[in-house]
Parts: sequence; structure tokens; C-alpha cells
Amino acid sequence: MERKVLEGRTAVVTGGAQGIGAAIARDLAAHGATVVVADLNRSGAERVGNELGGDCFGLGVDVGDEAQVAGLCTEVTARTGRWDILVNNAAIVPFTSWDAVDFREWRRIMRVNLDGVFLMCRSASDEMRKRGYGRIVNIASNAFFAGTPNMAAYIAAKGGVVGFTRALATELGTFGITVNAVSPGLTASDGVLGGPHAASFDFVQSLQAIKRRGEPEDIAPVVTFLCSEEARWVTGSTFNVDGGHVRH
Ligand code: NAD
Ligand code: 4PL
Repeated sequence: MERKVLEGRTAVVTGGAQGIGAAIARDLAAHGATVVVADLNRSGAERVGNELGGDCFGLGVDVGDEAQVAGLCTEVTARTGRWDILVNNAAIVPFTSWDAVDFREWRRIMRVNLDGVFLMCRSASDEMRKRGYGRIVNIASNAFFAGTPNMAAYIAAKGGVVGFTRALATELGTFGITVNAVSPGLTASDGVLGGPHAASFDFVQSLQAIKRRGEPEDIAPVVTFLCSEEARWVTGSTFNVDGGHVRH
């Protein structure tokens, strides 16, 4: 999509300070949206927000904290007058053998990767319902389909995200709000490049139909499409964007 199809829309991207979220924030802004980059890393969010230009800005938020999410909602509507698009991208991406995950670690992952999606959707949908229009895109993972090792709690949370996407689409359909999910495969984000998942690139590439590394810029355009008015008839769906790793 080349046109400024998102002109006049306000979009919030969580976890937008780096990686896939930053690529999504850039693509939405390139299509004309006023983007609010929301991240636990406040300085990183402000850096990306300022870089996007226009009325875009960044702010610090922990998506797992109800009061902070409420504060974000107030600031977004006060500064831009509306809230049309939400991309739930923030997540913890662990690599821990199953039996090394205790209940505290399980809860830490659920709090951000699943509770955070609920809290953000709860806040955003109230604003979207007021205007009878909205686009919500939740970032899941193809690990949910593949059952990839060393990510059991993460995969359980992403399964919750896919299920919640289907249910919320039903609840919000009559308000002009669509809810979809995008499932990336292994992607060369900042987080992955700096951690243990980077060792999996060669093996994962051997499973893909397209034999190269997935980049954050491969994910963003699919999200932008689902955030556009043209995607009006698509809701409750989950799209694998992974170079043909998982054929779902
Ligand atoms: P990343 O680690 O590079 O970036 C994640 C961002 O989320 C960071 O800026 C971090 O500060 C932020 N964040 C973490 N906890 C937060 C919280 N509580 N509140 C607000 N922000 C928080 O991650 P990435 O690899 O770009 O992944 C982005 C999304 O894509 C995630 O949902 C992830 O599960 C999904 N995903 C990634 C891959 C991959 O291989 N990179 C594959 C499939 C799915
Ligand atoms: C296949 O979601 O889907 C590594 C790290 N490998 O986060 C993921 C695969 C990772 C994935 C993921």
C-alpha cells in the first residue's frame, strides 16, 4: 500500500521502542497515521516517536499495569483527540527449558503477554466504540502452531491471544471494530538478535518455503493492511507471516 490510507487516524503500538514493534510504528506512520509508541522503555519509545515526525510521540507504559494503561488512554485521547488503531506487540520472548519455569516466571510471562493484551483492548475498545470504528491487531507467534521448544509459557499466552482475538471479534463486530492477529515466525528483531533465539535461524530457514531470515519489515505491511479501512471484512482471523515455515 503506497497511499496515506491511515491519514487522520491515531494508532498505538505497544513494545514499539525496538524490533518488530518499531517497524510497525514506522510503517503505520508512513501510511499517514499519528502513531503513539508505547513501551516499558520510555526513552526508546520517545526516540522512535520523535523520529516518526508529525504529531507522533512516545511514552512509557507497562502494559501489565492497569493504572498505567488507563493513564496511557487518557494521554492518547487528550493529545490526539481519538484512538482508532491498536497494535498489541509488546511481549517477553523467553527461551527457557520447560522444567526451569517456576510459577513466578509463568505469571511474569502471562502478565505481559496475555494480561497486557486484555488491558489494552479493554481501554482502546471503549474509545473506539464511542466513534463506531476501530482496528485491533494482536501479535501472536507461529510458535503457537509449531509448539516450538523452550517457550511453553509463551506459547500458552499466545494461544490465549489467538483465542481472545476470535472472541473479541464477535463482541466488537457490531461497533465497526475488527480484531485480528498476525503470527510472525522467527524474525531478526533487536530482542532475538541479542539473545539465544539467534542460534535457530539456520534450522528455521531450512523449514521455510522462502530461504532467508525474516525481518521486522516483512511483518509490518501485513499489520498495516489489517489496520486499513480496506480490511473491513476481515475479523477474528490469524495470519501467519513466516516465509512459509508453518503452513497454516
Ligand atoms: P523485542 O524483544 O525486540 O521487543 C519487545 C519490546 O516490548 C521491547 O521494546 C520491550 O521493552 C517491550 N516490552 C516488554 N515488556 C513490556 C511491557 N510490560 N510493557 C510495554 N512494553 C514492553 O521483541 P520482538 O522480537 O520485536 O517481538 C515483538 C512481538 O513479536 C512480540 O509480541 C513477540 O512475541 C512477537 N514475535 C516475535 C518473533 C521473533 O522471532 N522476533 C516471532 C514471533 C512473534
Ligand atoms: C519459530 O515467537 O515463533 C523463535 C522466538 N522461533 O519468539 C517466537 C520461532 C521464536 C518463533 C519464535
